[in-house]
Parts: sequence; structure tokens; C-alpha cells
Amino acid sequence: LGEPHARVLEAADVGARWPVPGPTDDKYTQGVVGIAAGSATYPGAAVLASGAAALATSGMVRYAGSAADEVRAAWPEVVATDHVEDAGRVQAWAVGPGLGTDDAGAATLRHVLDAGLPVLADADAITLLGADADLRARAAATTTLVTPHAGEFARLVASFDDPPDPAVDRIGAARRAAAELGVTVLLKGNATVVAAPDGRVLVHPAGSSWLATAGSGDVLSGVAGALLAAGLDPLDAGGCAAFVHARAAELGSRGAPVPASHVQAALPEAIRSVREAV
Ligand code: NPW
Ligand code: AMP
Ligand code: MG
Repeated sequence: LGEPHARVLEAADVGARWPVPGPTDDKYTQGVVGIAAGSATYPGAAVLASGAAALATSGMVRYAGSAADEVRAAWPEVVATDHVEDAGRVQAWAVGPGLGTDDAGAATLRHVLDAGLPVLADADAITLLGADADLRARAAATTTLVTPHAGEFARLVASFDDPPDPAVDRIGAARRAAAELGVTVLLKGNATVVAAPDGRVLVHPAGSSWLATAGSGDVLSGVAGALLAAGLDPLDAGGCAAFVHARAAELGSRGAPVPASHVQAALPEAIRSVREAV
């Protein structure tokens, strides 16, 4: 999807890339995503990310973490365990929403970065990456997509000699962070920018301001993680996830405030609408 210059995403691009099962597919070939998220303080982030992953693609969602009971109760199809080591085989990890930034969170992040699989790192995982050069090296050594909001972006690049400032140049800031960190960077905001380490950039300028609500980023993490597990490259996974996420907010909102669980619930309608645009 991306080109050397910034490319604007359209519904048909997204619809054409959305994973659809064929006659010979089974749940494993469709992609198994692992969700390493949530904590005693933030079980909701785990439920939002796990459910969004279950709605985004077919296949299978495995959850690992301290919100296993809450995730099981909300999403019976999700296979939940307490510890990331016990999660079983997955094809990609989504790590960070509600995870916490303590030693246990750092150990979980290290475990998934060392699995040799694509990783979606969001929220507390980004804060941890910003604070630890060893974790950043592990992220660069695998296929990683990070999804910072403005505050998380500032933490992520805090170690740079001359940190890029998205308030001055959003595309340039995302592109420099991606190149220097060796990861794909999805910079959140009213216009979402996704930059790959090789310089390709996608832009989704038509975000929904109704997404300015608690938990909306956790929904995006589940969608993007599911797309990585289905085999999309990080640039496409980030761009397609951001597009469908914003459309789900519009469809769920229709002019009224939309809490993140309702953005999550509108994902199927958003996916149908991009597939119809192909
Ligand atoms: P200020 O105030 O501008 O100086 P955090 P978080 C700055 C989980 N959640 N958006 C701003 O600084 C997440 O997954 C769980 C936001 C602000 O003080 C995380 O694990 C929920 N912040 C955890 O909570 C629902 C911006 O950054 C600081 C910003 C914390 O995530 C909610 C906040 O950064 C949530 O999703 C921007 N655009 N720009 C649940 N129900 O379980 C600058 N800042 O502390 O990382 O806070 O995003 O709330
Ligand atoms: P988070 O801060 O992690 O919960 O993520 C917030 C999500 O909502 C991201 O996908 C942002 O791009 C999106 N978002 C937040 N505020 C706006 C806004 N004013 N306009 C469009 N999208 C927004
Ligand atoms: Mg967030």
C-alpha cells in the first residue's frame, strides 16, 4: 500500500486487503493473535482489545494476563490464560493496553518481543520501550508496529539527541521515529500517520473526533494485532486498522458520543462497508 511519498488510504484499498476465509481455510490458517494486556487497574483494556481482535478477523484470539476472568466472561470464544508463557502458539502478539509499566509488564513485553513473531506494541508497552534501550533493540530485531498517541510518542523518542516533534511535522516525525527505531510507527490523532522503517508512509486524514474517548486506542490495538496475525505487513495492518476503527466510530456514533465498547461493536458494520467499496 505505501509508497515512498505519503499515500492517502481509501476504503477500497482497505476492503481489498481485509482477510477473508476461503474454502480451505481453518481457524489456524486465518491467524491466531495473542493479546498480552490488562492489569488489576485496567481489566477493561484487555476486554476491549481481545473483543476487537475477535471481531476484526476470523481465526482465533488467545488472551494472556491478569484479566483472564473478565475476558472470558465478556468473550467466550477467546482462549484465556493467566500467564504469557502458557498462552500457546500464536502468529502475532498485541501487547500493552492496560498492561502496567512495572517489572511484570516489562517481562511480558520482553517475552513477546523475543518470540520471533510480529508484535503490535501500544500504550504501556510504548512507555516501557521509551525507557529501555534493550527493549528497543529487541523491538527492532523483530517485526514491530507501535501505535503511540502524542504523549506516548514523546516518551518513545525521548532518548533521541534531537527528538522529532509531531506538532511541527507529523509525517516527518513518524518517518524519523520509524527509521531510527527500526519499527513501524502509527502516530494517532485526527489524521493518523503510519510510517515504515523503509520510508513508506500511509495517511488516514479522515479520522473521527468521536474517538477522543477512553479505551478507543485499546480497540485499535486488537484490530491491528488481528491483522498482523492474519499476515498483513505492519504498514498495511496499521493503515487498515486505523481506517476501519474511524469508520466504526462514525457508524457507532452517528452524531452522538460513542463509548469504546460501542466502537468495538460497530467493527463488523465498518468492515462490511469497506469490503463493499472494493
Ligand atoms: P498532559 O496531560 O498532556 O501533560 P498515559 P493513557 C499525555 C489504559 N486504558 N492522548 C498527557 O499528558 C491504556 O491502555 C485503560 C492521551 C497525559 O497525561 C494504558 O495502559 C482503559 N494522552 C493506560 O490506561 C481505558 C496524551 O500523556 C498522558 C495525549 C494509560 O493510558 C483508558 C497520558 O498518558 C485507557 O485506554 C493524547 N493524545 N497527548 C480501561 N478501561 O481499562 C499527550 N498526552 O499515562 O500513558 O495515559 O493514554 O490514559
Ligand atoms: P488512545 O489515546 O490510545 O485511547 O487512542 C485514541 C484513538 O482515538 C486513536 O486511534 C486516535 O487516532 C483516535 N483519536 C483520538 N482523538 C481523536 C480526534 N480528535 N480525531 C480523530 N481521532 C482521534
Ligand atoms: Mg491508548
